[in-house]
Amino acid sequence: MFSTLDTIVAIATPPGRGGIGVVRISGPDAHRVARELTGRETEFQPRYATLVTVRLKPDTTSEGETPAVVVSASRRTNSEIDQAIVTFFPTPNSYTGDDVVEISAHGSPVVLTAIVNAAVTCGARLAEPGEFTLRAFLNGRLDLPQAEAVADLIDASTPLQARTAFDQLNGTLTEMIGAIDRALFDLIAQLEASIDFPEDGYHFADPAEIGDAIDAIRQRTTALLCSARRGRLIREGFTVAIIGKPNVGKSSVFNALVGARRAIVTAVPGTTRDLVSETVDLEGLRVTLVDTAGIRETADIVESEGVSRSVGAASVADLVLLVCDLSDPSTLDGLLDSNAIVSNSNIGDRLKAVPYSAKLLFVANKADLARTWSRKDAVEVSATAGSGMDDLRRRIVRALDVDLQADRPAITNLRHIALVEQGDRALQRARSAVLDHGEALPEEFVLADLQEARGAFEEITGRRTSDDVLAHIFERFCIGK
Ligand SMILES: Nc1nc2c(ncn2[C@@H]2O[C@H](COP(=O)(O)OP(=O)(O)OP(=O)(O)O)[C@@H](O)[C@H]2O)c(=O)[nH]1
Ligand SMILES: [Mg+2]
Repeated sequence: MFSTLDTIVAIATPPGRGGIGVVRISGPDAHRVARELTGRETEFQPRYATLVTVRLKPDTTSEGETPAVVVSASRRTNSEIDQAIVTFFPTPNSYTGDDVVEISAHGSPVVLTAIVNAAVTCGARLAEPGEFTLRAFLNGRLDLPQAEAVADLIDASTPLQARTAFDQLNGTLTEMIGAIDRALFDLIAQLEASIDFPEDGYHFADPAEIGDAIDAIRQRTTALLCSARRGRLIREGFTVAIIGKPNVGKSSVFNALVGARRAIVTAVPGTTRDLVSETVDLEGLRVTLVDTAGIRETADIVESEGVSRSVGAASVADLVLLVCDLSDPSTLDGLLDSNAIVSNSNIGDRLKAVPYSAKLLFVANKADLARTWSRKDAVEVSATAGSGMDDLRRRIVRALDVDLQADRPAITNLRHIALVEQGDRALQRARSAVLDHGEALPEEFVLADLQEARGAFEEITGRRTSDDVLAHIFERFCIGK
C-alpha cells in the first residue's frame, strides 16, 4: 500500500481558477518527467526558478494517431500547454524527501489537468489523497504529529487554530513526547539491568527512586492532559444550538451571527423546519451555529420532525442559545423554571428530554420593540437592527469558557489525547506496583507497565503505528497534499 518507489503527480493548489496553480511531482523519476514535459536538454538547477514552456508529449496530441517521430513545427506549437516556472528540489531536501519538481503554471484547471495528464504519459502515477505528506512521513521528514499538523493547518478556520497547528508542525508536541520517551527509556534500562545483572549490585534498584522517577514522568503527562480539553476545542470547535419557540427570531439571530442571510426568515411561525448550520469565527474560536425549528406541539409531520431535530441538536450542543421575544411574554411560557428550562407544559416536557449538561445562554430578541418583560440573565439583542450582537458574541465566547489568553495547548487531537491517557494509566499502574510492594520491588510488573506506556507514546509519534492507523490518518487529506 505505501510504496515510495514510483513517481506521483497531482495538482497541489485548490480546485478552481487562480493566478497560479501548482503541479507537484515526487519520486525517483520526477526530474526526468519534468525534462520531458519541458523538452529541456540540460538538468534543472536545484532550487532555482526556471522559466519553461510545458508541452504535451508529441504522441499524445491526438489520441490513436501513430506517434510521430519527427514533429513538425505546427505540431510542436499545438502541443504547447503553458509557460510555467519549474523548481527542482533534489532528494533529500524536499517536502517528501524524494526528488520533487513543482511546476507553477497559470491557475486554470484545464491547463493544470493537461500538465498532470502529460506527466502521467511520461510515467508518473496520479497521487492518492495525502500521499505527498505520507511520503514525507515514511521518509522521516516529518513524524506523525507533524504530518497530522499539516492537515490541521490546511483545515484551520481561525488564526488560533492555525497557530496551534503550526506549533505542532514545528515539533512542540514531538519534543514533549520525546522527553517523556527518553525518561521512560532510562528507567526501563535501569530496571532491565537490575533484573539481568543482580550480582552486580543493580538488584537494589531503589523503589523510592523508581517511584520518584515515575512521578516526574507523570508530571509531564498530566500537564499535557490538562491542556487537552482546551486544545481539542480549539482544534475541533464548538457547537452552539439556537433554540426557542416559533417566530421569536432564531433564524434572524443565526443570520446576524453568521453575517449573511443564510436561513429563511419570514413572519410565519414554523418557517424553519430543518437544521441549518454554519461555521463562524467568534474571537478566534471555531463555532458551528445550528439554527433549529421553533419548538411547539404540532400536527404537521414535517414540522414535528423538525422539532425532534431541534431537541436532538440542543442535546449535543456545547452551548444552547435560548431565544425569546421581548415583545411577547408568552414566548417564555413553559420554558424556564428559575434557571433551568423545565416546566410541566408540553413544550417544557419536550425540552426536559434534553439533558442540559450543555450550558444555556438566554437571548431576549426584538429589543427594538416595546418591551413586555426583562430578565437580568438575558442578553438583549435586536437581530434585525443589529443591536447587542457584539455583546452576544462576547457572551457566547465567555459561556464556552475557554481561556484564549492561556498558553497555546500542545495537544489538540483526539488520537493523541487517547494515547497519552493510555500511557498515563500504565504509568499509574507502575507507580502503584512500586508503592504496594515496598522494599521488594516487583521489577517485572513495573517493567511491563512502563513498556506499555512507552508503546503508547511511540504510537503518537508514529514509531509504532499500524498501516490501518496510517491509512485512517492520511484519508483526511485531499489530493495534492
Ligand atoms: N422587530 C423585530 N423583528 C424581528 C427581530 N428578529 C426577527 N424578527 C422578525 O420576526 C419574524 C420571525 O423571525 P425568524 O427569524 O424567522 O424567527 P424564527 O424563530 O426563526 O421562526 P421559526 O423558524 O418559524 O421558528 C420575522 O418577521 C422577523 O423579521 C427583531 O430583532 N426585531
Ligand atoms: Mg427560523
